[in-house]
Amino acid sequence: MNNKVALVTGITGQDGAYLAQFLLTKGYKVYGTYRRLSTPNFWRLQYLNIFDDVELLPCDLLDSYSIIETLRASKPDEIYNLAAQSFVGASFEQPIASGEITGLGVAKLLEAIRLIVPEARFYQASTSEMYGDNKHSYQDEKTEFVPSSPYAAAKLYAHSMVNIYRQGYGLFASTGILFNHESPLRGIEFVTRKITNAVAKIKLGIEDTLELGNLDAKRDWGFAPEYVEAMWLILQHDKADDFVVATNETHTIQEFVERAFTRVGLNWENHVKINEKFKRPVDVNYLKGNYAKANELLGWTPKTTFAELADIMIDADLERWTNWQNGIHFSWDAWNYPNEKKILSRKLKYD
Ligand code: NAP
Ligand code: G4F
Repeated sequence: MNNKVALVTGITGQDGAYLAQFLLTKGYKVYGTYRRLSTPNFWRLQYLNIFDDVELLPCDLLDSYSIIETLRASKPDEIYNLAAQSFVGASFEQPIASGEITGLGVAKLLEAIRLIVPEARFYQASTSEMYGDNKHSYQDEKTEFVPSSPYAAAKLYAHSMVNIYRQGYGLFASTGILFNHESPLRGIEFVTRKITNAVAKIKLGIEDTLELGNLDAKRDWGFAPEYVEAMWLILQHDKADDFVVATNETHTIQEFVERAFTRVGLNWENHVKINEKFKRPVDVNYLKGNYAKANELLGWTPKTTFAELADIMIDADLERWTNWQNGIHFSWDAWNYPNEKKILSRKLKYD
């Protein structure tokens, strides 16, 4: 134990689970927030075998009083705000809820910190989506933000509030402007995991086709466990600041598709179809970060390559579906998720 207490909001998500695991190895006492759902959602903590090692607190960013209770109960030295409605696609379907959770929720949290634990260090999960459909060859801490989705607009509001509370009230409030990061714990709606889950099912004869939207968009994809370490480094730095965390590389969605199908010995063109419903009203077509500042001031550098990342994810999904076919039951998201084709988008409903 290092006697430090960390509070992780959104511990049930991809980053929350990996960050909790990382902080436990550093000797922290780890509190994590979860929200009440009709079906409990702790599979990632179980997958990493840390469910029994973290303390859970019920908290919804929509509910100020639950935030206050959470801060009072945990008395954290470090707070990592990872909770958000984090899916860009859903933010077009539910722009108001996305704004209230992902944007205004952060203002509620900052106010509660200012009043209850002003000495705590605060990390906000900012995002490369804030750059929007920009025209720059790469993006760094000085690049302007032009958000292209309700999600990105909410995140930019939250990002601005962190800067205001840092300057205005002297809070140690930092942000990580993280570019896309993926893993076998990635939510199943996000394109990488949607692809690796489908490719595994296709390889095993459970499904035949994969429907996708815009294959030409480019993303800077890294490996999530490395990115949560950057979050921690940001809070260990001697002053609160904003840091880009990225790989300095970019690849199209089609390249990821090709890599995943190749890994299992299949030709993607025999299985992938384009469905307009997976295209967004506005998309971000090009993201490529520059992590020079994080490298210089924090000593952080990404390690896993694009190809290694795709392989890690496809191998994990292949193993899960193989186990499932063999009747081995374990905690995991994909088996009870309907094929996404079943979900009508607003566009299809009203066209
Ligand atoms: P994720 O898997 O979607 O996890 C989001 C977490 O937020 C989940 O624990 C979720 O709980 C929780 N949450 C949702 N609504 C909430 C509410 N109203 N009150 C309290 N908690 C709520 O996201 P992630 O990929 O781990 O990302 C972590 C954070 O980094 C997010 O803020 C995301 O926007 C940001 N980010 C992610 C990336 C990326 O590439 N992954 C890049 C940049 C920034 P449930 O499990 O109950 O849904
Ligand atoms: O995987 P995505 O849904 O991730 P997106 O929109 O880049 O957002 C993720 O990264 C952000 C950081 O930049 C985070 F802040 C955010 O929370 C989230 O983690 O989509 C990636 C790209 C998009 O251009 C999308 O249009 O893939 C394209 N795409 C093509 N077909 C698809 C699909 N995306 C999804 N989800 N599903 C498709 O069928």
